[in-house]
Amino acid sequence: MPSPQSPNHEPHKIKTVRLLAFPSLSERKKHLAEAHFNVFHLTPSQVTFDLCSTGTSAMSQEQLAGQFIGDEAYADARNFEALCQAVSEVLGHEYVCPTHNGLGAVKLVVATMVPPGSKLPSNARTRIDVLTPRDVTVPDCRDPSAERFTGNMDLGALEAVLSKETVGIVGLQAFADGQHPFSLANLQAVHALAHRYDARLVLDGSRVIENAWFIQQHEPGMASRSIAEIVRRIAKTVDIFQMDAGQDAKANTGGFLSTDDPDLYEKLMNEVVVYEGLHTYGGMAGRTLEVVARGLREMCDEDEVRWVMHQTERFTERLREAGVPLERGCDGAYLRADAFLPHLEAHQQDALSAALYLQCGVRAVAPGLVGRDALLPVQIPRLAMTNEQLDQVADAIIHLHQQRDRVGALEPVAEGRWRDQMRYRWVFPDLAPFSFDTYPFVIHTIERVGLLGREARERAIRAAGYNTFLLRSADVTIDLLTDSGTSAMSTDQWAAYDAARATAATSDAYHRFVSSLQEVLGYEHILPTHQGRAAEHILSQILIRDGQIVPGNMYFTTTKLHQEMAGGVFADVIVDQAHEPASDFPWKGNIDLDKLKALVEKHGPEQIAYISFEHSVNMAGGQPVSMENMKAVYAYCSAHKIPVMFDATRMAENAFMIQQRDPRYAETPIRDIIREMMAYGDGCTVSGKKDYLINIGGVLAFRDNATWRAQAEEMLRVYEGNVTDGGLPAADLAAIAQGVQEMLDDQYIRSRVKQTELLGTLLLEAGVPIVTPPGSHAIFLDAKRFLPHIDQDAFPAQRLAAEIYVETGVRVMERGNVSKGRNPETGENYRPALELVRLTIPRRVYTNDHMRAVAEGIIRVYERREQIGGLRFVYEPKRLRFFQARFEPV
Ligand code: P71
Repeated sequence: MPSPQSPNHEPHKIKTVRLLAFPSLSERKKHLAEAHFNVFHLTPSQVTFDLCSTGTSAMSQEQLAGQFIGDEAYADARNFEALCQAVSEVLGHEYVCPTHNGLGAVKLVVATMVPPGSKLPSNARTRIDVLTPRDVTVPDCRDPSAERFTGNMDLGALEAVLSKETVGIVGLQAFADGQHPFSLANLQAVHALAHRYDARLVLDGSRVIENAWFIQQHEPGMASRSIAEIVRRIAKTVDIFQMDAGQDAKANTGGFLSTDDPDLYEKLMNEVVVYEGLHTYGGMAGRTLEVVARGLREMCDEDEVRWVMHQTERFTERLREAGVPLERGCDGAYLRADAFLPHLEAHQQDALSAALYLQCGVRAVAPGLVGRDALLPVQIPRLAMTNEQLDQVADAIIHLHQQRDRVGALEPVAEGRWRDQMRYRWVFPDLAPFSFDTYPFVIHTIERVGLLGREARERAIRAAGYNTFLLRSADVTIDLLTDSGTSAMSTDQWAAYDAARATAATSDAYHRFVSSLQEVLGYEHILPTHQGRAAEHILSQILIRDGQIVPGNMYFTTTKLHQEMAGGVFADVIVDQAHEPASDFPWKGNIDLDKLKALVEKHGPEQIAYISFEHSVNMAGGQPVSMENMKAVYAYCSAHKIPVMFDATRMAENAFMIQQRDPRYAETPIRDIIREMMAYGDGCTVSGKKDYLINIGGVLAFRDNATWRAQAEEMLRVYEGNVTDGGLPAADLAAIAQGVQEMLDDQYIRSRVKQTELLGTLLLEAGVPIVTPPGSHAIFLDAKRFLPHIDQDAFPAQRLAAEIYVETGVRVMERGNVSKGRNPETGENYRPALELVRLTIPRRVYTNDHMRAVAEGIIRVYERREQIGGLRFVYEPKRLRFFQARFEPV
């Protein structure tokens, strides 16, 4: 099991995601046959999880930004200077020779330092394939008796080679072959020995981080050293440090050699122009130099290293416990294909990888030469996958192991020395397929988060006057303030964003925006707005006459404000259960038709402006409306000529609840459920910052009323922007058009709502009082039951929000007495029925491990709830006081 100090969640959040393909069994058969049963020839769009670790890591957002700071000058670009500086800071080397990747580096070393026909003693085997053709033999000098540091050299064996043979360099690999780490002591001894025989020590440090981590964990005296220190000591011990930047530097390509020796550098510099490029770019684009430089600077981050290694250990351990034959790898599990498929005589690795892909769409590739070993590396791309996904990949492998007898032999139809040359025939084995139930994306970039200690958090909340709105984002670890505008965009959305042509008139993106939404909503008139409240403003101005009633299923702050500004009077017609935090009614967002009818009968239908009908009612706890209720309300209102206007901000989440809770819709796709929902209305406003998976934008739509459209367009011109942009750039319109399509993915919306449910369930199981049933976008803590000893005028929800931050670094939002404000007539606080704390889950940003950490922290607060006191104001603004108010403990 992972050691007790294993991190319990990622030390970062997700910034952008890359959507995954989920080919069906029949598609997998087709792809596999077309690839001649050699998974090397599959492409990522045919694969669900692609388990190789080179060039596939998730970058930091700063690294990605570096991609756009390519100087691209031929000679001595600023990007090269950035790389030299990073190498100097991280490795302590003065000279840098860039190369196009790791192979480029091998080429330069061999050409300059390894005489033809010489020996290259090494602790690694995997480079033999490219060294042999260069007339270099590689004696294996690994110490067979080493227990932990299995990558250590046998000094006796090394000396035997050095004393008898021509040796230009000793070539070590950090975490040799992905499995064998060396100790610092051994590295130093090898260096001394090599120099005694006038040979140089070259280290392939592509996986130096993993090796440094292993040294920190296991080498005597190294536990208190930082990864950065150990990396530097490793680099300073060797003559040349060689790097494939697709590994620890988390670039998609690139490499370099670095040294402190001016004579060695001069040789490399003169050779690099022959095969790679100039000595200042070495065959890399300027942008790649920049990405590598930034990756190098970041790779020693202690929290990140621990997380990556924790994932590897956890994955390997899960497989090992289930009896899957494997070798430990520094980046995953290296399956022993011969022991996995003992009934096959040949090509076990290829049969295993074909069977794995056939069964579940996972690809693992055995690289290099045919017959080198019998290992199939299942490598984890750094930072790109969640533990939940990795657990499921492990389960898929275990599942395959249980039915391994069914996997028959591959029959070669074309052979070669290299694995990519192999072509096979195969009788598809009858394997029970394995399907994934998880977020349908991998992580593309990450954003580092604040990781303050408890005392620093105590200082931060005091400085913020116990108001979570006033905390700095940089001081927050997990930010559950809102799900509004906080989504991670996909690479497809970014591609659309980048490709959109800006204009001061009508853009192509606008047309895509309109047709995308017409299709999803089934409405003819689609108008862009800069966000939700802008659409609410326009709708209210068009449809409300002074003094008219606007019935709605609970209010939302901005919605109600605009209705009132247009002269309307809001009337709450939501079912009573919505106001009871402990009620388990499944449709707490429903309109109570009797309340609505009473209102219409009292005032007359002409006095009703429209019905303001919100999906997944936010203030009620993210509670859904049933299809039956939408249908009934619409039937009644149509008969009385009262328009029904949805706030469809969280329409996909509402649709998912219908799919889950109404058996008639269990098999209906989300897309179709939404179309039916929208058919029971005449128009809608949308804050696109939620379900539409974008950071900014809104929509106003009408089913068929051209008069409303014309009136709305008039308002758009005056308040928002052009009628064809609503104040949004073409780029954001394009991102919306794409985001709406992604929102409709059944697997996405399922994993999204399940994540919220997971948080709710963990809290409920520990007895923490929350609003039930769990909503779709948020979990609401019931502060009245959580802190019953605090009077509402001492703001229990506000204090609870502050305590949660202090305990865990999680930021949440008060929704109670502070938010509701004071009654202007009496001057008293409103003391609303609901005194809540909202934990709102951004979309595609946090993992289930984050959710578990949130729950654990809140449970700890709950356990010490009796020691928590109330607050009083030290500063109280007149309007919307919750944003700026400051407090102190009473
Ligand atoms: C949320 C928000 C954002 C917010 C707004 C006001 C105060 C605090 C936080 C915004 C919504 C919403 C619904 C159902 C319209 C809007 C306004 N929610 N309808 O929950 O939830 O949209 O922000 O795009 O203008 O944190 P807008």
